[in-house]
Amino acid sequence: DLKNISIYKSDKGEEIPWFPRHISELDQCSKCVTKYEPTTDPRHPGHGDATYIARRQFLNDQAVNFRHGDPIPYVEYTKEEHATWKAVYEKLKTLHESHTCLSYRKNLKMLEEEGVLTAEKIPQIVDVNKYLMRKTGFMLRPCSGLLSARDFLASLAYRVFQTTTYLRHHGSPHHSPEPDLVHELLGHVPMFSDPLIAQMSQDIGLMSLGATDDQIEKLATVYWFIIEFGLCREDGKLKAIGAGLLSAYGELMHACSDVPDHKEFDPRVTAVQTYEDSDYQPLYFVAHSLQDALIKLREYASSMPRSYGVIYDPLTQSVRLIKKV
Ligand code: HBI
Ligand code: FE
Repeated sequence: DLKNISIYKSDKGEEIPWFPRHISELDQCSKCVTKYEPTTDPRHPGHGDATYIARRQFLNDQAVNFRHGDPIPYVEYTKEEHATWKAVYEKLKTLHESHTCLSYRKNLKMLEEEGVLTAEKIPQIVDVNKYLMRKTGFMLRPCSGLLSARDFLASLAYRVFQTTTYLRHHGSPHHSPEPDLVHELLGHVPMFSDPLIAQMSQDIGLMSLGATDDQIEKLATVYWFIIEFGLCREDGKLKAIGAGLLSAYGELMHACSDVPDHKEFDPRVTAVQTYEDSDYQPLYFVAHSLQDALIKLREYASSMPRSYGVIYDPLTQSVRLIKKV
């Protein structure tokens, strides 16, 4: 029973942390880290709001019980939630032309034209999945909060994006200390529709399978600086590619201004850069293009020491190991 095996041993006797070999085993990869909880952390905008806390708990319980293959639960969002969504959507929209990369604008336009993403209502994950499946095969599955980096990255190996289903607090519509629906759907989804970002995310995920804690930390840091807070340059201007920026009005303006430092994206440097998770970043990495970022990321990933290689088979949605002699 795979559930009870926490460690694999390689031929040389090294211990390899357990990792999922089939997409269904992502059911075992939903451990949350407690950080910025509204129940305990006064910095959370929902702190002390019993109604908000109960709502978040209800949605998180639903997500925790989800198993691979289950139909995605339909969520009846409230009038107030739709209104918060609309307020954030419309405010972010004012920065789209000037502050976001071409791929984001193109993909968001297609999502809007198909009625998947609109300011009017919070979309259902089922509808988002139908769209993503056609574009890159990425699939959202509900999760109940901020996951451990190891579990979160393992799901990316299978082109699965673990997604929170609760919304930020209405009292703080333009900032959230944790991932929420706006971040996942308005930040990540248009970018996961891009084949280059989909590949980058999966590559980071595949490298994370069975990785050491130190390697996970490096991969999570690269993910952070490119998929969450990455910038690129288009026509000489800084444009956001990262979902953390694409879903945060204030930081999006800050990132593209000349206030913070900007360094060229180089995964070897990026992987060991410390970062800020409770305030705006003082430093951002800038890629020449999405293609260039993907090439550099693949070079970096193939340089990470590992005693085995992994093969992902999309037809069976499983991973096989190949051993180096
Ligand atoms: N968990 N639910 C969720 N959503 C994320 O975007 C997320 C996460 N856990 C970790 C994480 N992102 C990254 O910042 C890296 O640690 C991999
Ligand atoms: Fe994110």
